[in-house]
Amino acid sequence: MYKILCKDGSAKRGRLETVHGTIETPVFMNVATVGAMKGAVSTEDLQHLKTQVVLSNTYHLHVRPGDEIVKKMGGLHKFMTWDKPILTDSGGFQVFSLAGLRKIKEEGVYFNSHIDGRKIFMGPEQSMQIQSNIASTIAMAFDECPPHPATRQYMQNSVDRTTRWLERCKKEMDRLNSLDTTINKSQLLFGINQGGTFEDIRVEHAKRISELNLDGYALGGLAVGESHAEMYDIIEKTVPYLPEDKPTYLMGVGTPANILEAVERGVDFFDCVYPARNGRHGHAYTNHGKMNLMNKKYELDDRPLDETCDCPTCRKYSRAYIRHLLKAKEMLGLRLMVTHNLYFYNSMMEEIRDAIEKGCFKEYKKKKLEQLEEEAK
Ligand code: PRF
Ligand code: ZN
Repeated sequence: MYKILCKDGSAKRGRLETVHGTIETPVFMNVATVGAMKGAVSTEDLQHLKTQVVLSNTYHLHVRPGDEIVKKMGGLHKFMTWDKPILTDSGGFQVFSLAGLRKIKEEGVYFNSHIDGRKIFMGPEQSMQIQSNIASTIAMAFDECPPHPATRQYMQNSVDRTTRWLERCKKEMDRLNSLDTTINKSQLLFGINQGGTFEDIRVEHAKRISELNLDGYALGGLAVGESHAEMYDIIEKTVPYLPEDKPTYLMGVGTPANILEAVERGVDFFDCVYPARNGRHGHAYTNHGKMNLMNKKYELDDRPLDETCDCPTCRKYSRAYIRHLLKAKEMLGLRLMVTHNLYFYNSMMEEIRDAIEKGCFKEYKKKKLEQLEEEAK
């Protein structure tokens, strides 16, 4: 199912075949938390943005509209009209970052909905059932993303529980995939490695979950407050203990520079809200540095956001016009910005794949990092 096409150092150029089509890796997944992209970007738009995979959330879709409704509507692919791969995050992370008062027990997590405050319980079985109802291509295991910093004792207990939860996830997923009523009986399961910045806990956990023969492995619990240097170090120390013949996913990361560093250390999958969030705040990524469109110097600038970009925004619209839209708080301004930023990220991944194939990833990375640090004019 997953094949490494070639390697350049530790960087992998791979391909994951799924029931919803092929994913060329390294890949950046475009975040559609509630089954919609932020910035009023439609699935029709995504067809023109080199998007391969969208990422949605178990927790959000369970709270609203409810995964039973998504199932009755034929699954999330049909519901949102997107026929390419969808990855769903398990809810673990969102419960910890969004929900109100919560209690972690061996059986799962009790928490209050961030929408209406009602009491909800989610454990490994519930998370798998919800993801099966949503019928995503790839389901994530239900984990705890421990806070940073955490004590060694807290981390060890949490990671041990996450391992037991993973075993329960796998069992439940196997059961669900064998039911006649299941929409996607080929749903894949990725396990999640945790352990914060404790290298030995990370490595031990990586070894343990590698034995479960899952479809892919994620690094969770990173980009939660540790330094970039610590994050890169943990990736470098842990990835060698995850199966090389399975895809590796760095959850919730990150800046273009973070992605380049992680690809160099063997990571294949990424997701992050930055391109959408920064776009909505008037920040555009370009091949000549990051640009703040609110700046007065763009008031009469008739150039596209990035003169080297051929995204739908840059083909038609000027900086001055987009600046005006953002100032006037027009939805179209957000849409044009998010469109460009997603295209920038997805194009960078395409460049990364090309560079690995040509055996010049190191040179590409150096050049790209220089471009990213330029002062936008
Ligand atoms: N676990 C899950 N989702 C996540 C994370 C995690 O640790 C992170 C951490 N960066 C982002 N999304 N399930
Ligand atoms: Zn553009």
